[in-house]
Amino acid sequence: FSSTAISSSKSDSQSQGSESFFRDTLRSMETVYLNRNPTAKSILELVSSIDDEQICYDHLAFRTFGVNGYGINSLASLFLDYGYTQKEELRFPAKKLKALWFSPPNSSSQDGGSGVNGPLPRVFISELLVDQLSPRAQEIIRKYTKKSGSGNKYAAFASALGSLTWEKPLYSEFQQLAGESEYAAWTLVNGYALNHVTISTHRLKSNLRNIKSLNEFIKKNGFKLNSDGGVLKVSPDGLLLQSSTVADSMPFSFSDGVVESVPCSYIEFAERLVLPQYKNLSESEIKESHRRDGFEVGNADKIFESTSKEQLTRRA
Ligand code: OOG
Ligand code: NI
Repeated sequence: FSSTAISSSKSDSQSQGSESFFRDTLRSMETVYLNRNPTAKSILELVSSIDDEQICYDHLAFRTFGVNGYGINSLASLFLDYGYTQKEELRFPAKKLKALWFSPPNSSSQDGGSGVNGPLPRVFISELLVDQLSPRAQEIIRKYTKKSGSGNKYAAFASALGSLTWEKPLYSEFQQLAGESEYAAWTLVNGYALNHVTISTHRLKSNLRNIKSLNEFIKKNGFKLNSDGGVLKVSPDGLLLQSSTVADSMPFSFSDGVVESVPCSYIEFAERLVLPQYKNLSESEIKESHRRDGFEVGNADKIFESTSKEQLTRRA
């Protein structure tokens, strides 16, 4: 399970020990997420109630400030240490973002388990290209990352606790950032908190395994889906289909005493279709590795909007 050659000679119990710590860490991140985001919690309960209590996560996603050691690497180190492999980079020039995704170790697919007890998910970590923002926005972000001291070294810890590693900002600073980059404002008040989990729809058993049916089911139950560029996001090859809810909001106590609602997290759905070269495999032979892997800039660009004011204030 570990990535280093030397540890492959460790006993099974030792590598399982490290895997159980890793899964416990993911479970704490998930608990923080479920406690803050009633929509995500309800949807996971609803889907698991009709689908035999079995949900696989396609991926987990996090946001970071790409400055002073607070970027992607501050969180990626946990995943790399527990056997993940770095994959492609994605660029979003208009949003001033870049992202990397990481594939899970294949030694540990727990087919029977659900959620963080199931097959380990991919990980998607993005960072804001802070150097490209206005001087005023940079000043705010640099102020809080500096105040954080060595907080970047404890990114995963902060995520699992649901704590910010920096002081709470002023409401005016949040608003200033929101005017320039909604991603920046989100990250200032949510820090390293899990941005979303994604349900792997093709691994469901009921008719919800078809993402279009799942989208209809979610809407019928009164939840709002991100409609930016259309509800269903489809990759150019037609094989990666994604959709997401609009983020929940929570009251946030700013350091100047102002209490205002801020966007928190959302839940995503992904259906990965079988690659053309495996078209002839029977249903029972098809494994996750036979399906479209990775992410897609065009889809992701629209999924980022799940926390935007435009989507949050849109009439259902
Ligand atoms: C990430 C948006 C992109 C995906 O699966 O492509 C994404 C974010 O909102 O931070 O989740
Ligand atoms: Ni995602």
